Amino acid sequence: MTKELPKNFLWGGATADFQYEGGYAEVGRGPSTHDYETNGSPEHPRHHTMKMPNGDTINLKSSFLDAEDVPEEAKPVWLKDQYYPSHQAVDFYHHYKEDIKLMAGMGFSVYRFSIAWSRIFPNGEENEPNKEGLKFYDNVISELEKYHIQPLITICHDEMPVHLALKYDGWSSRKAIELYVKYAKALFEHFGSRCKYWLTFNEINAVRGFGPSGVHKATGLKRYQAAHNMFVASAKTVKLGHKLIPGSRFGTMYALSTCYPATCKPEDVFHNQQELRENWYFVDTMGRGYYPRYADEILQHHGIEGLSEIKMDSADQQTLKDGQLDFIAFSYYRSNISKAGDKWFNVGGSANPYLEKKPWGWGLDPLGLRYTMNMIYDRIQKPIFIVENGMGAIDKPDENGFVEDDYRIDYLQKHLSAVADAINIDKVPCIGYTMWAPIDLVSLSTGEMKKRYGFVYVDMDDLGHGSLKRIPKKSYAWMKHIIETNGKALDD
Ligand code: BGP
Repeated sequence: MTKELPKNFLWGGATADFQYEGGYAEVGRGPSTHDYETNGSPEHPRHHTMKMPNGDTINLKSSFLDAEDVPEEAKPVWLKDQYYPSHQAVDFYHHYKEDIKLMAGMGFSVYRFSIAWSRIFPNGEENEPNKEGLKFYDNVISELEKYHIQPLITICHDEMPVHLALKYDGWSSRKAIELYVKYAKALFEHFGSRCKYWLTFNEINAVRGFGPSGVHKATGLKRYQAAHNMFVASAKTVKLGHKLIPGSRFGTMYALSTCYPATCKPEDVFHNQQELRENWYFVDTMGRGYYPRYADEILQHHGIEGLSEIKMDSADQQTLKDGQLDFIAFSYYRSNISKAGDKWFNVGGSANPYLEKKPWGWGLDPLGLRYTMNMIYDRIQKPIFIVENGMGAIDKPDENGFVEDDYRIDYLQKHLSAVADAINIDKVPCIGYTMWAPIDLVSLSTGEMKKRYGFVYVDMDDLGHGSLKRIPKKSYAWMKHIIETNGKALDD
């Protein structure tokens, strides 16, 4: 079966502001929760740096799925001897013209980026949006339009103005719903006529803790209360977006790198079904517009009585129904396994002995992507959008800065072939594919620079030193050819 994709299939790349954009204090941008997060590595987890009322500084592990609770009385601070990667990131803020030209050079038809909430509402509570902040994204969109690349905007990618985290405990408060909807409305009024595809949140099923959700406590009731408030905020935003932007399409993005049962022992298979529901809880509620029947079981697993313990307004049920998503967006990088008795991995698990291991321990599983695409569509029956997929690797540039990244080409060739099979053979409706991340940027989980994903090398090291020069890698020309042939060349 041919690997050529349907004519209107969107090809592109994805980035997140605090890993890519930099310019953290430009045009009145306010501080965001990730601005206080240090760099790290697999051996030395990232930290949030905080000061206690008695003057003591504390370092709290901020890592993605393993964040430590932040004491209510702690205040985030910048320490002179620490490096905070989000401040400069790889400086898209000053390189956007050059970077978008490079994306256009590959033939991108879509570019997924996130808007920094605190660039539009610096502390989250202002009455009017920051005009200069809007202007920056106007410039970005104008540049995209020049090359006929359409934007796919992530309204909120794992962060919030730090003021809202400190004052309201982030998403655990319903106040965040009101402020988020106000922010989204400002984006719709300003960019609505220029953007059709929107994502309300990034990897909402993995979001927890101070960095991604502004909530001081990372687990238990607070986490699921925050999730409920995000569901309601997303639904209100979808409804509003449909009203303000005719023809607009809304998704939320889920981390759906999958996990298989370790064996065919019924106990392992059942355990796996239960733990995967921890992710489906998020997809089902937002994709179908109501909480699934197994919701109480999930909550009980986290020490919560059930939905009855989550604070809801009487109108919330109707809101969820009215604000269902138009499509399901997801990230897929790898797969893992789990067995009965393991703790629930909502993203992750043990290594699969049948899979080749890639750097950072990720199991290479292209068929798992096809499996996941089918699984989502079978369940929700709404179009899907693959908005993150890619391989982090240590690239070794030659004396001219050129990287021969055959390993990345191999990864993408296999994954894109699996995408084509899901579309052409299994008939899964898929809007497009945005590779993470077309230009090298800072890793979310480790804060490193050496975990590179791009088609384009950026001359910068783990501590932010370097010329920031952009140099296309071997995979750049390869991807250009794949896009030119609309996937047909995947067979070559
Ligand atoms: C997802 C995030 C991205 C991105 C990606 C790769 O979880 O949505 O922001 O960073 O994973 O992960 P990492 O950067 O940790 O390698």
